[in-house]
Amino acid sequence: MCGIIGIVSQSEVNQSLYDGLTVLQHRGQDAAGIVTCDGNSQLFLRKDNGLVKDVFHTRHMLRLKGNMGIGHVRYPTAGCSTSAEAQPFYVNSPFGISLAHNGNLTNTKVLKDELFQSDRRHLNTNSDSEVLLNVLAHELQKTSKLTPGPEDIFEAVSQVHKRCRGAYAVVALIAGVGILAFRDPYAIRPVVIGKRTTELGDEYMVASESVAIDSLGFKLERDVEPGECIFIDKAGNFHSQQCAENPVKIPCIFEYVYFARPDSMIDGISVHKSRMRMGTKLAEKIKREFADHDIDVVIPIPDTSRTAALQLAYDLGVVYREGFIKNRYIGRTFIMPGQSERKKSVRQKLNPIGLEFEGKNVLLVDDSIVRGTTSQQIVQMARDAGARKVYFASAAPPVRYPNVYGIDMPSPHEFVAHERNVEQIGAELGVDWLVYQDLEDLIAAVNKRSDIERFDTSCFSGDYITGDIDASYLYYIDALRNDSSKSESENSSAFMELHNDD
Ligand code: PIN
Repeated sequence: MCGIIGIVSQSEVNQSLYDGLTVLQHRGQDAAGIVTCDGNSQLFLRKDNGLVKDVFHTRHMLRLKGNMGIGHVRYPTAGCSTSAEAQPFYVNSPFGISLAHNGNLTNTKVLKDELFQSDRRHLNTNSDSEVLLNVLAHELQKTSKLTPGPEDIFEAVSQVHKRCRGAYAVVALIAGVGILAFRDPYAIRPVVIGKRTTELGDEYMVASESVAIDSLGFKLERDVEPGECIFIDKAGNFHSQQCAENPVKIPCIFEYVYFARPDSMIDGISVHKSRMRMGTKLAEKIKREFADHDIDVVIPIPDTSRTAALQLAYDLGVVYREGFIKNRYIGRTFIMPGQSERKKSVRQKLNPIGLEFEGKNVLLVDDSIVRGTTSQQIVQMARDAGARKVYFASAAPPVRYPNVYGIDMPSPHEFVAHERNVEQIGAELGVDWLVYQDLEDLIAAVNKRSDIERFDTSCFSGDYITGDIDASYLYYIDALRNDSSKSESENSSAFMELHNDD
């Protein structure tokens, strides 16, 4: 998952972009980048691997001049891990375009061939965002104008929709022209629009989540619609047009389960409320299936599960207690000579409060169970802290299928639910019993007050909405995700753009 942001302002925009990216940091901690454009149509870029606070120093901020800009935080998706693959990307022709993307294209191979064979474009990384940028650039090149207008941009984006498959939430900056943003025709990944009026004129912002809009003092206007392209010119005028032939909103349900911040609104749905309803649905299931349960206390596994756990406890009529304390200041792991990299153990991140466990039957709640390795260690911690019985509830159904729309997940055979039923998973985690949210309950929890008819639930159901995912694609994406191919891609992209000031 990644976070994107774009602002057209009436004054210098660098600090706002930086602040917005820090608010979107939960969407990706791997790399960060900003591109700005000044009044002379000059572009300035700073991007690198690392957290927002570590990538941007005062000297970088001073160079990021201008009233409009875009930014990105990256979570590693299929095959991307080097700093050359940090975003935004840039092409000089036509006009000077920079682009940042959240999602994953599912026809990258075909597009790469087309770009090389017919469009005569060179790609220098393994990132599908570079592919997207070059498709957009090629389509924009078809206009004969020296400065593209909204109609040229909308035409180019219509062609992008025809050529690209998969999930893409995009923000792009055209030097001296403005900023555009669009979502794929299913609107799998989120983008919202915010507006602020100053004495100097209107200012617009687009971002992955409304929390960025709130915290910068913009007012949330609405979501970008599936297939719609919005364009804000450099003067701050807003333009929009539907650019897809059959748009239908099918957003990713995992945003509500885990990725998004609870204080965000996505596609008109409060993430916080949806998580509360997940708790209610889980409580109903526990009442049905374990009518005479002996749970003494409900304990969330911080952080995401808290909202669901609190509501679950309330609906069950059981005490809710914080039993695990998370270290907020986890430091780096230094690799000493002769040592290989060691992963920090869960024990270094979470510490139990013994008296909340001693002699009690505890229900641990998490947002989801993926590999199950963390859950296993946490269950053991609860037992070591003296719990009599340990039960476990997951606010999401079992994760059984790979995500091809931009969520970085391990190979399916690494999922604890792979070829196991619920009882077997429970045994693997070492719990007395385990309860998962049913998929229809998850959908109902998210969808209570909206008119969205379908969600992308592929990692739970194996139902891929774009209709182009077959066994060979799943095999391909699996190969990209294994570690050896990640290090190969690192070696092959040593190139770094000249405009990136170190
Ligand atoms: C963690 C959110 N959440 C916790 C992510 C663990 C799966 N894991 C998915 C559970 S936080 S495991 O709240 O954002 O800190 O199943 O792979 O062990």
